[in-house]
Amino acid sequence: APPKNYNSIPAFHAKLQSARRILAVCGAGLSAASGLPTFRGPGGLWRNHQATDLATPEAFEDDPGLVWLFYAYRRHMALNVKPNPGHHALAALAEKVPGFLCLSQNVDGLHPRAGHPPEQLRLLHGSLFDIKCNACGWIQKDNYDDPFCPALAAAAEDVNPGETLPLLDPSKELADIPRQEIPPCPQCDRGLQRPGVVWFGEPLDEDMLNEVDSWIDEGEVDIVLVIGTSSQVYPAAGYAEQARGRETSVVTINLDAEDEVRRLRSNDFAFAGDAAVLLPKLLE
Ligand code: BJW
Ligand code: ZN
Repeated sequence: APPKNYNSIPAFHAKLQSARRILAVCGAGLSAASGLPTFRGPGGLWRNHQATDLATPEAFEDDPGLVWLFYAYRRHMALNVKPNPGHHALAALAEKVPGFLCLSQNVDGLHPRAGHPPEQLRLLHGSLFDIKCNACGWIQKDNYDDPFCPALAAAAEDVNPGETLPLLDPSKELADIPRQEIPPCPQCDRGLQRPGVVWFGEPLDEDMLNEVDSWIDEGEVDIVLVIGTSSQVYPAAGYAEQARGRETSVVTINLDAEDEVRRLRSNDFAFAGDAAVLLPKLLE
């Protein structure tokens, strides 16, 4: 049977009152209410390409122009939406609880734009607004150019209401973007500029992972919030169990949270719904 009160907001508030160390693990569902599509839901298909197939070093080797169109479009979308009340509630929790650390898989820039203090935020999968070289260690932070380069202008075009964005409509031909039109690395003579995100099979930043491990080991984590993620991608998906101590409450906040109910342990909670609606109520 599920734990008693597993979806009671007052019972969660009682736990939150005395919590000193809180970890959050966020995913694309947190930004859904801002208008950004998730990976594995509807909207995870981009011009007949599965978003997760484009998020690989092999896809970039094969057709950097196509992968860049996808990311230039994502940058444009992210720049044209706003952080939602869920991002703001997490930023406010960080201001209130010094022992709160937020791990986000999201690359959309919405946590920083909500004012989340950087010391209490780790972007596990990088950022759409970092640019790096695919061959050497060159990296540029805070590049908001939209379009990223002239060849990608189509990815920054807006449409009239009712029309489909050409980039989203597979029946509309997209020009091939030749490799030579992707900006080369300014530091080495071999590489191309690429988005500063972490693709499948690529290592996450080692220093960041070490910091997260030490933070978890510093003491019992009272609450782990698992927000808007399908928890299919590692290492992110492993942190809830890694941080679980004797009294820890793992709290799932997800549209599909009811599916978790039979897996809950005695102190756990699960709240089904939109993270942008639930987080302000849970964290108030
Ligand atoms: C809502 C909602 C609303 C909707 N409100 N909720 C252990 C076991 C098996 C495999 C591995 C393992 N360890 C590593 C691996 C391999 C691999 C992996 O995990 N594979 C699995 C798929 C099996 N991991 C890696 O390759 C990682 N690297 C690595 O481990 O390196 C090791 C290494 C060491 C040394 C040398 C070499 C390697 C890297 C993973 C990188 C993932 N990258 C991406 C792309 C980032 C860039 C980009 O954005 O394009 O990250 S893939 C994609 O998935 C993206 C996301 O951050 C990530 C997670 O997705 P997320 O956020 O969970 O989204 P969805 O769509 O899946 O879920 C949304 C959820 O929200 C759903 O549940 C909805 O219900 C919910 N929702 N609306 C609340 N309004
Ligand atoms: Zn380089």
